[in-house]
Amino acid sequence: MCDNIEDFKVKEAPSTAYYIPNFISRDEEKYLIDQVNSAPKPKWKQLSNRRLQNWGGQPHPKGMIAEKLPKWLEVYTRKVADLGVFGDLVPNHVLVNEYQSGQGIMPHEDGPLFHPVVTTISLGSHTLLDFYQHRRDSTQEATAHQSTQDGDSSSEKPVQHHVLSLLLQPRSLLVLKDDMYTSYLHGITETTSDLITDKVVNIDRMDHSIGDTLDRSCRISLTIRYVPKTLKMNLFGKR
Ligand SMILES: O=C(O)CCC(=O)C(=O)O
Repeated sequence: MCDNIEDFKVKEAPSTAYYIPNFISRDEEKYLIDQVNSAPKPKWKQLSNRRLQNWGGQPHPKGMIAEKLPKWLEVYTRKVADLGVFGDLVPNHVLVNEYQSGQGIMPHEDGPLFHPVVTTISLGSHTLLDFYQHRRDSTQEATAHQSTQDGDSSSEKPVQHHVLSLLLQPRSLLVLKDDMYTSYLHGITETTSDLITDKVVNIDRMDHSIGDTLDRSCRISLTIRYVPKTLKMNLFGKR
């Protein structure tokens, strides 16, 4: 369905964002939601504004003890890898976020534990992903979040300058790299509906126009990344 990723480049965004609508089918979307929902209860981590599942291991500055991804996720890490956006790498880490309507994630950067490409499959509902310019004073520099493994950025001060937003529809894939990965913070406002404004720069091929309001429902996102630094455990549990 995606012969040339360049056809999906968001031209109105800084370098580089690709937005691929209908990257997966409705059946695949349902299958993935069912898989997420049938994960064992302890797999969920409840945060104040969303809950999440971590697959592939816990990223750590000393190295992630890599765990094999389940088949249902591996299929999609390979499907994303086939686009070539990770070069020869195959993503080895997936963060599943679940947002009820009204929930979101504070502006944050994904940081140095990951290869600087992030890909996201959206399931169940649209959302608006907002991008903010880095505006750090010295205190913010000191507390800037060094990419916690679950992307929880509660220690980071809110950043004020909203530059643009991307509308992420269910079943779409978003790819962010280059400046869009390194020079901007991204976040999702805690709201139950989204107004499409001229800051939403990827609506040209969609059925929406400026002034539309979209009500959110429960959204699940699969954030698919590559963690370069991994550690292998031996049979005795030693690194
Ligand atoms: O749910 C999303 O699309 C964003 C998730 C995110 O920013 C993260 O996991 O770091």
